[in-house]
Amino acid sequence: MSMFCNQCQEAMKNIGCNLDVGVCGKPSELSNLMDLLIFTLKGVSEYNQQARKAGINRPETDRLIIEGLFTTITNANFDDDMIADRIEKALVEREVIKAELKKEGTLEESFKDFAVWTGNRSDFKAKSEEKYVGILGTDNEDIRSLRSLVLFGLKGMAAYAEHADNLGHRNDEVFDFIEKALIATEDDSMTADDLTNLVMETGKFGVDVMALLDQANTSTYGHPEMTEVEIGVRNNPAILVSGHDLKDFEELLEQTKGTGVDVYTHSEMLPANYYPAFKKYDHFVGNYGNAWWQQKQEFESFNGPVLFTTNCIVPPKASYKDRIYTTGATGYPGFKHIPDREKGGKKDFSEVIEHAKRLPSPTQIEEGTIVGGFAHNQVTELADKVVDAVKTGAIKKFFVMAGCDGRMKSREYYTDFARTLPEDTVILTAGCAKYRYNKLPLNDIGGIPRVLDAGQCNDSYSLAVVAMKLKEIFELNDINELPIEYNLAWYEQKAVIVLLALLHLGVKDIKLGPTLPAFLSPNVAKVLVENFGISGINEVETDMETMMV
Ligand code: SF4
Ligand code: SF3
Repeated sequence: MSMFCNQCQEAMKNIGCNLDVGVCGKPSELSNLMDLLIFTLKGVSEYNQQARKAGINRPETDRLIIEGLFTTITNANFDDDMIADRIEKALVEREVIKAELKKEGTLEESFKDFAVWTGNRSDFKAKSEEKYVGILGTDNEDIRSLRSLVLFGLKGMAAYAEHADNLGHRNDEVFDFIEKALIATEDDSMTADDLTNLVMETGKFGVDVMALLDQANTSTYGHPEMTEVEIGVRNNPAILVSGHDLKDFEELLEQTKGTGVDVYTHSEMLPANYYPAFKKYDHFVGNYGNAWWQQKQEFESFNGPVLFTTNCIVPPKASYKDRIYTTGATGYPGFKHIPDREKGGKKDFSEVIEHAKRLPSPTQIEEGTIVGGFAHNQVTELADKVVDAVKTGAIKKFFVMAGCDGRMKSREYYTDFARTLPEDTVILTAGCAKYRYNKLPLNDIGGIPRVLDAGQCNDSYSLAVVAMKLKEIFELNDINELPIEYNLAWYEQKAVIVLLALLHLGVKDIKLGPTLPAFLSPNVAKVLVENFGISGINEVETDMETMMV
């Protein structure tokens, strides 16, 4: 077998990608290198834990671990050289920590020294083909499934921790947990019960990291507020920004000021429109296009440069390849990469801006506006209105339909579901899942829009905060007594941490689709069904019947 990867919803046959290229376009060589990178990070974690015990704090190691995990998320990075580079850096880091521990006389050697830096990168490729560093290295399918749940949750957690860190917000306990959990996924003494507990603990830290990112975003850029977002275009050259990183977005807005170049958001960057701090930029026009998987058509018609700050990248068409830029954890062979900021400095986007000036303005593909910005603070401000609407029966139920979008035809379910919902229901959304219904004419209930978009996938945290608040207002004992149903769509590993976070908060009876994760073994799936009532989706009518009771 040339590779094995089952981390996302599009895993081949809902089992796993095991040919030369994954469904997402990830070649086997790259997939194996990513497995080796993860394994190397486990070794780094082992020694960094020893360092912590010895009282040595290494923020650069924390950063290296989260960046490494983030870079292996689905559709984030397709560049072998960048992954090899990260393995190399991780091995160097590992040796630095070991040397320090040796000096202190506290070094305990570990079996995780498997990958050795010989000065020749092709060695990584050879090593990465020894399959035991990948998830199939675990024989027992339940243990493998639980280890995968933890690892994929950690990848999502690392992504959110990195965005928060970029804004100067860190939580050492999160870093410490990521390391411990990485090590635990290689620990053969961990039983299925131990690992199930670790899965739940991962959810707890998922809540913490999303709260941290919420704090980082809102304290830096203000609380998202109800906003009408322009979806048409202007007649100026422009840059399209995709992904989740608000710090990158801010720096680009600053650097494009007064240049005659406009800025638009794409896919998961749409919620940037809701932050007060970004509204002062006249050249920030609005959002262009839809979810990530439509990028081939939309990047073509955008005409100008596109900047990826995070996933999701789709292997590009030759026609626009030369105007795509990546930064941070993202990369793709042939795309130009904007280097990281130096400590205390800024990223330099001048090349992207100069490139935009030479290109035509975007071709209009839609017109009008969409409404969003309903993160917890805005909803709390509307609380009286919302509570009244519930009390009078104007709102009968809320449907949390957060998560990811994807290209599978089966995702039309979510559009149909939204369209079929009775008029006395409200959708609470976050993440790119919203593009399945955020342009439908669903109207409002007494001024409350029927689709309330909180923001990016991490802003699912906001939806949980809203649920907690409502529980308090209605004086309920259990969050599950609220008139809220959960019908989540998932695609990549950030959705895994969102799901685990909701489970930690005690949310029951979540529907998860369009398919249940391939990495859930029958026994692990059974545990999730029995303890949390998780289920897959059915026909819209059937689900509507069970959820509207
Ligand atoms: Fe397949 Fe998804 Fe892995 Fe890509 S990320 S190789 S599509 S399972
Ligand atoms: Fe979307 Fe990639 Fe998951 Fe952040 S942008 S939700 S899929």
